[in-house]
Parts: sequence; structure tokens; C-alpha cells
Amino acid sequence: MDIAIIGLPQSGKTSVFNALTGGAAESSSAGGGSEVHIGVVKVPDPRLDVLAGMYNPRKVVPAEIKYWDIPGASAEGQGSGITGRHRNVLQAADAFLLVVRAFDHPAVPHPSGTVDPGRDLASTLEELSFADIEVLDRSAQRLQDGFNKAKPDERPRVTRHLEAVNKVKAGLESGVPLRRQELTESENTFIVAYQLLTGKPVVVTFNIGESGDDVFLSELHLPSEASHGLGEVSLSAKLEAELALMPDEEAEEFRQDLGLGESALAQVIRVSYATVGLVSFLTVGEDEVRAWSVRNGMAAQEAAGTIHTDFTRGFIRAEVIPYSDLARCGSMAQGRREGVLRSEGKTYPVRDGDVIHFLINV
Ligand SMILES: Nc1nc2c(ncn2[C@@H]2O[C@H](COP(=O)(O)OP(=O)(O)O)[C@@H](O)[C@H]2O)c(=O)[nH]1
Ligand SMILES: [Mg+2]
Repeated sequence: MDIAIIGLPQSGKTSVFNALTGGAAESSSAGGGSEVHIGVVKVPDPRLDVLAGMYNPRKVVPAEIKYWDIPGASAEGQGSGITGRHRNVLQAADAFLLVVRAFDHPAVPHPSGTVDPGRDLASTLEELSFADIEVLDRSAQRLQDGFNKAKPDERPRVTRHLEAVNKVKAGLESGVPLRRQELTESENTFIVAYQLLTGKPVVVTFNIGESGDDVFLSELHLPSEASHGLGEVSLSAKLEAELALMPDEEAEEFRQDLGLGESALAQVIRVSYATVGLVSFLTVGEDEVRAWSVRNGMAAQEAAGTIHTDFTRGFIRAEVIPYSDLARCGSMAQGRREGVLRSEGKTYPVRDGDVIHFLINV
């Protein structure tokens, strides 16, 4: 899974990135760096440790999330760079972590002069929307030209495509992001190809500074369509970035002294999983014990494809046992004897903690 970190300049994006990845990418008060930082984070999962104890595998592989820190467009203006040159990264992302500045500090002046999380969040969400409208505008123009040149039997398809584009555009113009719009399956097949930004899940991350109080979406009076379904988390990016550089034990001591709860990483992963609707299924064996993240309820056949694309085609059956049953039974074989290991078909909706053995025809 790829999550792109977006937000206005000086909101703390690079600090959040460092807090999550334990990296030391330079955060800057002078307009930010210009490179994209990429960091891979292993999703903590205590179930893997238990399974590793049972199987003694050669490798234990946690699920991974890749975070992308995109530089803002501070050199060019006030925007968050959404329409800028890193647009392809944004389009390919599975979700956004939208950093909103809620800390005030004399050493770090806010580019707009005042700290106002509601204003900044609304304007960044609006930017996502504008970027999508621009894409759809260009496409509508092309489709219109294409229609005039198309052969008569091709025209109905072009017309349906154009109608889908115009429908989504009208929705965006009235303030409804793609993720809140209802499309038919055929409309959706046209629209998916655009990888529109407002179709992606958003986790709002309020950067509250060292002594700030948590901020809540419900207090910001955003238009309900724009804010519906957003994930939210409050953290202190600079402090968390410093803690992320310390050895685990030392960081834990600081955390207790400062009365901080869960680490930024744990919080963000938890909220990201919930907002994106992800779960982890597990595979076990002497070679490796591994977690895979997929959308909750993904069909078993498609989930098999996350392991290897050929597994989708060769899918025969999935043997499934919930993690807690496997941990109790001690082995798949015992699970089978107790009747808690089930044989499932292609359409079985995968749930969190399913330990799955795929039977594949290769
Ligand atoms: N006091 C304070 N400063 C912060 C906090 N988060 C970020 N900063 C500072 O704000 C500036 C901009 O942060 P940075 O992460 O580079 O923001 P970006 O432009 O969004 O990537 C840097 O000088 C950071 O040290 C925070 O929680 N508290
Ligand atoms: Mg930065």
C-alpha cells in the first residue's frame, strides 16, 4: 500500500514522514526540500510473533506501507503542490495522509500568517477537487472532439463516457468528492482510469505541536460532504520524529514521562487501516510467516493475486482458519480435526486475521 503525504508548506509533512519511518529526512523552515522521500514501514502485528513461534520459519515478513513525502510547491506559491510535477505519485497512491498545521511557533511562521486548521484543511481538500475537475475538463474536451470524428457505431460509447465524466464533474463542482458519489458500474469503469484524487481515502493528521490539544474534525465546521469519511489523528510531528530516532526502550520511557499514548506510527497505521478499510490476512509455513494487507472483504481469488498474479488465474480453493483458532489448535491439521479449518471458494470475503493456505493450479 502506498500513502502519499500531502498538505500545505510548513505544516510538518516531512516531520510526520520522519516520525513514521524513523528517518532523518531534512525538515526545513526555509521552504522545504525539493526531493520526494520514500520510506517503507513494517506494520506491527503481534500475531506474526506467535505464528513464528509455532512454525519456526526462515523469514517473518510483516505487511508494509510505503509513505511518500511530496515537497510542497512553496517555491511557486502557497499551494500544496497537488497540481505540480509530482502528480503522478499522487494519482498512483492508495490513500492520502493530509497533514494540517495546528501548532503555533514563532520560529516557524505560517505561510498565511495565522494558524487555522479548518481553513487549511478545507483549502487542501478543495485543491484535490480542482485538480480532478481540471483533468475531467480536458477529458470532456477530447471526448467531444473524438465524438465528432468517430464512426457512427462508436458514438454511443463515446457518449456514455462523456456523460460519466460530466456527471462526476458536476458532483465535484457541487462539493461532493468522488468517494462520496454514486456511480453505476459502467460509469465507474470509465472513471477508474483517471485515478482521480478525490476518490482516495484521506487520513487527516493534525500536527498539534509539543503542548497542543488534540483537534477534532467535528469541531471545524467543514461542509459535511467534504469531511464525511475522513480519518483523523492528532500528533506532535516534531516530537514524534525525535522519539522515532531513539532506541525503542528509551522512546518508551520518554513516552511515559510525557504522558504520550501510542506512538505516531501505531496511531497512523491503525487509523489508516480503518479509513482505507484494510485488514491483514496471514500465510504460514516453514519457509515464511507473512502478513498481507488487503481491502476488508476482498474475494479470496483476488486476495490470492496479492501474493502472486498467477495465483488469481490458478485459484482452486482457499483453506481458511481464523488466527485465534490456529493459535489455540497449534496446527492446521489439528484445526482440520476440530472442524475450524474451512475450505472456501473464489468469492469468500477475506477477513482480518484469516490464516489462508491457497490451493493453486500452476
Ligand atoms: N514547534 C514545532 N515545530 C514543528 C512541528 N512540526 C514541524 N515543525 C517545524 O516546522 C518546520 C516545517 O516542518 P516540515 O516537516 O519541514 O514541514 P513541511 O514543509 O510540511 O514538510 C520545521 O522547521 C519543523 O521543525 C511541531 O510539532 N512543533
Ligand atoms: Mg517537507
